Amino acid sequence: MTVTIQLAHWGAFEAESDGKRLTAVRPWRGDPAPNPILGNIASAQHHPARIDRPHIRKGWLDGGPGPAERGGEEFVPVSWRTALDLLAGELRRVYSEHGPGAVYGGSYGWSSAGRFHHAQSQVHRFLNTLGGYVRSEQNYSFGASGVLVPRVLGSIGNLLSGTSASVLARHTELFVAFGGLSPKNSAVAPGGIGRHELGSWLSAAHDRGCRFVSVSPLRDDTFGTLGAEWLAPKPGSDTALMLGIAHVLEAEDLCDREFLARCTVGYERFAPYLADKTPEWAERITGIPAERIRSLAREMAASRTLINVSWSLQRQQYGEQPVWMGIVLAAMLGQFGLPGGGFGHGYGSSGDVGKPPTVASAPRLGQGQNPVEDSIPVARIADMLLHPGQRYEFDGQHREYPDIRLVYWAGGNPFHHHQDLARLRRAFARPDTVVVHDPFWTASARHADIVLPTTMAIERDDYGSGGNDPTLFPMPALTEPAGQAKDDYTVFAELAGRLGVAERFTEGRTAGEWLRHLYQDWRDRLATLGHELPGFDEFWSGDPIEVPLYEPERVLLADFRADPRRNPLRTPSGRIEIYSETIAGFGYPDCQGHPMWFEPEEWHSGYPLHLIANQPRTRLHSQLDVGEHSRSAKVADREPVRMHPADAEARRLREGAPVLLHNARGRCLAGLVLSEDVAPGVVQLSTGAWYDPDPEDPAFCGHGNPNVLTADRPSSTLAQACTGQHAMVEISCYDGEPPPLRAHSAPERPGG
Ligand SMILES: Nc1nc2c(c(=O)[nH]1)N[C@H]1C(S)=C(S)[C@@H](COP(=O)(O)OP(=O)(O)OC[C@H]3O[C@@H](n4cnc5c(=O)[nH]c(N)nc54)[C@H](O)[C@@H]3O)O[C@H]1N2
Ligand SMILES: Nc1nc2c(c(=O)[nH]1)N[C@H]1C(S)=C(S)[C@@H](COP(=O)(O)OP(=O)(O)OC[C@H]3O[C@@H](n4cnc5c(=O)[nH]c(N)nc54)[C@H](O)[C@@H]3O)O[C@H]1N2
Ligand SMILES: [Mo]
Repeated sequence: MTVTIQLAHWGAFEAESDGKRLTAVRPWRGDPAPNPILGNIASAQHHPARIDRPHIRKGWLDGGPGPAERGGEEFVPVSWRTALDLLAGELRRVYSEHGPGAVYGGSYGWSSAGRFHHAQSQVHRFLNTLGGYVRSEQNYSFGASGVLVPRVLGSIGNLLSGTSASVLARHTELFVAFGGLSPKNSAVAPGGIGRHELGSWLSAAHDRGCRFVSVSPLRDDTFGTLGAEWLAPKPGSDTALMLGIAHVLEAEDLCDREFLARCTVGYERFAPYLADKTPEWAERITGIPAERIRSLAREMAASRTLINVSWSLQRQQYGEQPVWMGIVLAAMLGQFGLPGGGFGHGYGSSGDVGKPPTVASAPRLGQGQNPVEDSIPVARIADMLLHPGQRYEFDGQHREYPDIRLVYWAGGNPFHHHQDLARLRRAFARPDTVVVHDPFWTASARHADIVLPTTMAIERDDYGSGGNDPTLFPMPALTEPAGQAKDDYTVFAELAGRLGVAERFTEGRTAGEWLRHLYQDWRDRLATLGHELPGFDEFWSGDPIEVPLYEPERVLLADFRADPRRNPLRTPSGRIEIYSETIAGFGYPDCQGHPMWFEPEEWHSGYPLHLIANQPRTRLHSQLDVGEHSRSAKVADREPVRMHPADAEARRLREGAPVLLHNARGRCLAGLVLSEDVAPGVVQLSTGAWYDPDPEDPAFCGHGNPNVLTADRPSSTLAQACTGQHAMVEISCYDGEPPPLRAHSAPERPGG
């Protein structure tokens, strides 16, 4: 029996193990507010949905590579030797016949915590040793901001670490949270989170007298301890609400003209646009009373105010606008660079926002050089596969989609993360070969040809730390691998051996040797900066170590505010761009020279209810949906959908029963939960229930994956980002016998 500490994206834990399985999991004792998602790990490890050995789709095994209807066929279990021989042969064929520009290795996804075995780094390094691959750019999380913010505020990295939460705790008087301040989301951070502290910093602000206004369709999106006022505008209308506030600031001369003149450009070109954006205009669009808009504007001008925009607001069509408009509002208030004031992006979206930066992020494996220049904005995956050669615009560039023959995915689940899954299924029928590495039979594994079983993080040695997180955790394996699972590194090393590039991929090191090498390298680098950290052996056998902070309390843009000439932003003007000549110059209809109100196309789809497809409370994305904690929230074996009791009554829907969500793109079942925390006219079905398509109808999911309902529609021509947060739907009773849940078991094998 051993007790060891491990790290997951949702927090650190201590586990006991008998060598094969975890016998007890407890939160790490250093964490003041652990995340209950920890309850998914042990129960998922040996679940039947685990992939026990390599598999090959029967049609591919019999007929070889080529376009095919993927997603319904049997898989044949094969030995590792057979799988890797066939895969090496196919990689050789595609690289020699079509070149690296025919391989899509974007492979978006979170995989597991643990820096060395980070699947993205592994697959990219491997494909680079073969000659490269078509990349993906930006992310699903904040793809619209990722393109917009550098153009109007400079570096997005600075914005995302933001003003330290401890500074907000002492200085903020009014915290206006567009998109709420979600306890569930801030309890997760990419790469992991040692101590969950945001809630306590915000509570400290509240106890000091800071007022919170939560602008969200869901009341319980904000920490209950903050006593927040709840405003629920029509989803997707935040830009109109902000314009109404801005109108009041301008009309009542509550703007900081000195700040606007000194630190921004283009206000004079934007201000005329505000003339008719009265609070009454905003009320007609948002449903928020004009009087409240007016009084809120006055309160914002009279207080040290932080405007926070959650990432969800930009995961929508025209998602650039609320972010840009939030920045403009904060500029009009003139509080950028003041402690506790200004603008924040994602407090409450991810646990790393508001953490002071450390001197260095955790050691990482180099990915090598990718000679292929082609890339796509990450959420254009289906467009790329469906329309090779088609032209498109992105961030001022004229581009063309490449012709992809082989798709290689390790550490992500596109049949979780992408929109309009029936369309994605058509796209996945196009390539010659699809390869997926995953520990589980996810929907993406089921749409692959070659499926290779990967270890979970608890089954291999690693170390880990989240971005900005000051704690670096040794992560020694807790158990042996389940079934025949191998870690991604070993698989790629074995493939590299078959392809004659072993030395280039491994540099002669085993995984264990890499851990030691990368750690020591990192430690030496920190020593030159004057920070002494323990040697590898001491680190490996001891408690997590603290990484020194670069700036323990940070105020976003304080230097810029103090002297914008000497500390310019990385924008063309060096200042905050209320009007961007660059963006205006692209001539896009859907993102112009300054923030504007655009009505979402989806509002005209003819369906009455606003679906909020937000992040799940009981898991990370689709990860470990088979685990106990995730399953404990299911209703009638389906993902829970929440709606207001009045909306349910009008439709004669019964709590606890399976209901059918539908629109013109698709249909799914979900289990009904009634709640007054959901605004009328809104329904909430989180992402992450494993896609369980009807064998005859890929647009029907029997389990509750909202991505059969969402549109594969870009945020705008500028950023081409994911808009999965919203869709318009109707909900009806489901009278039939619900189909059995198939997604949580292994697919069929020949002979049963
Ligand atoms: N409708 C809608 N859709 C959305 C969103 C939304 O708001 N609404 N949000 C989007 C956002 S922000 C994101 S970030 C995406 C998330 O999308 P993804 O990041 O693709 O989702 P995950 O479920 O985290 O997928 C990670 C996969 O990696 C596997 N994995 C774990 N460890 C390893 C490993 O060591 N090796 C390998 N090979 N695999 C491993 C897991 O089993 C899992 O299948 O979803 C997006 N989709
Ligand atoms: N537990 C858990 N935490 C997570 C994740 C997870 O899967 N599980 N995923 C992580 C990832 S990858 C990311 S990118 C972040 C995402 O962080 P966010 O994008 O902030 O998270 P979401 O849960 O999608 O949305 C947050 C809330 O925004 C509100 N909202 C939605 N639409 C609107 C709107 O039009 N107007 C207003 N005012 N509010 C709106 C909804 O009430 C929703 O619950 O979360 C991270 N944290
Ligand atoms: Mo994300």
